[in-house]
Amino acid sequence: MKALRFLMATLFLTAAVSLFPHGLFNQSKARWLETAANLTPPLTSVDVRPVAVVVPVNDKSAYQHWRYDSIGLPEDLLFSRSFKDIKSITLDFGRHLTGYFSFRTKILFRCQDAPVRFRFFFGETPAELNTPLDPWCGSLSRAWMQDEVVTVTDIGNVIDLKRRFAFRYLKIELLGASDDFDFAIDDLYFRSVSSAGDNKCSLSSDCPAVVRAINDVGVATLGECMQTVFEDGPKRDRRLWAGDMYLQTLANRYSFRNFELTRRCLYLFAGLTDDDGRVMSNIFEYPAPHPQYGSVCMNYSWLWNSTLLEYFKDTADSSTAHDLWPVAQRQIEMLIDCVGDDGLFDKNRAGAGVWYFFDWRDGFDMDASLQAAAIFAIDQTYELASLLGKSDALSHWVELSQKMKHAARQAFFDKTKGVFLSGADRQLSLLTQAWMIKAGVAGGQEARKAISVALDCSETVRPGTPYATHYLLDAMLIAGMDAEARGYLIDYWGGMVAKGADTFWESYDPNDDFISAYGFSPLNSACHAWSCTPVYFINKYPEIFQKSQSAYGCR
Ligand code: RAM
Repeated sequence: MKALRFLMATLFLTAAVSLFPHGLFNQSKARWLETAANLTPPLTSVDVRPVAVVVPVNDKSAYQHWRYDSIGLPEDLLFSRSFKDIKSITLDFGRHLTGYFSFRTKILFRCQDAPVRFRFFFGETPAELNTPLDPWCGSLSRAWMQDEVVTVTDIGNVIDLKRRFAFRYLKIELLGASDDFDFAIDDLYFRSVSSAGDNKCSLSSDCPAVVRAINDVGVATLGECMQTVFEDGPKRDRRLWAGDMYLQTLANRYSFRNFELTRRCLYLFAGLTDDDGRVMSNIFEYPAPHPQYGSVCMNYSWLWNSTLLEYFKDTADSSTAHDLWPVAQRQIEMLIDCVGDDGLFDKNRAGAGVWYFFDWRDGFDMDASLQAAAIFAIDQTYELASLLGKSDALSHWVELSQKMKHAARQAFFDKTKGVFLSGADRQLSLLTQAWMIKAGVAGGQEARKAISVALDCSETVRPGTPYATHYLLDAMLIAGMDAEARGYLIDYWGGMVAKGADTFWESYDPNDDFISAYGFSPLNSACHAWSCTPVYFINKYPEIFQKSQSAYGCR
């Protein structure tokens, strides 16, 4: 009896861990990883020196209450002066940079008789460098903050810091030095790295300045996040996320057109699928490529399929698409396993630990969006199958998608109000309308009404990130709300530019400068890939975004 129970438990455990004990794609994974490794792009680098010495100003009207004012040039105020007199200085490098820092010191008086101790603090925004960090209250590691203590034992050498930084402003403080000698920092520079290359797309000559500025900031954001993978943010999380990659792919089409990087990222995810063939939510490259173990974000896995579709549309590279097709198909098979007889996606069927992501907005109810995202995934993957000549055997996907659309209307559409409501509390949110429109559950006049009603209602849950806002914009454009989309893009992303962004932020709420998913805004990434998609909209729809205001006739 005991032995039987043990056997049952073992069988159950094995089944719970994986349907495929030997790993579904084990025959291909090593080759896929090798393909990814061979696609590792070279990084181009450029050495950048600071453009100004700045001082912080606590200003309630500035973004997160801090701004910097320039007081002079580093040549005059830093390189030629005793650092023991300076004690603390902040430098502005003029734009957001990602890479490696070096500095050189020199003796000014007598000889070094003790080490010198510095604190270098790199920040993407003025507030990040001027908000006390300790006692630490963020919900992610304190170690994300880019402050380093450096001890110099041999003055006169160039010192290279090993850590990669992402920043615009650098604060240097003297923590300890001997009374017996004096020294200066007589040079410093930052080797900025990226795999992006040149922006290959340009805007029309009469494009309004505000739209051009938004596009420039979007391109800078994407370029900084293009390293040896599409990173989500070069400060944090510094890794490849499937959901971010999808949006980066869209913006890359209208800027750097570096499709080999997309191909590398697709192969990395394929080579690191789990034993059941699931695309993991995110991947680290070092010391060797590996996923964040156990982290399956199912709707991010579906966006890997959409990325493969977009990649194929961009390149017509059918050999890659055929090679990776089984992974795409597997994501949909697992999705279908979670759809009930009622045509509704049931997240409880996905297995313990599986999670979903749409936005960081507190209290957002995702039930309706999940149903819509599942429909969108099936349709997108079917489109890929059709392009690859593989759709004949998949007509049941089309039927299921229809059934799920019908179920979505039954479960979530409020005919009286003309909007989709989500969850037990019938929550009204803009993102729910967006996903229903993206999935084709609503279209035309009905779609326009759903968004308009949600926009006009003060109770509506609004997007808390540019990631979620992307899907709202996308839906507005699908629904033909061109003027509203243009206005929203200019207000939202233009709002960040007006507040001083030179790269777009991970979280942004026009009414709450301190919004953070991590309980502490300095932890936010101020250069975040998922925020770069105005590049996609502005270039894809030039007639909506690039015409002058009077020519367009709105705003
Ligand atoms: C955060 C990052 C990343 C995102 C995930 C879901 O950790 O901002 O970009 O994709 O959340």
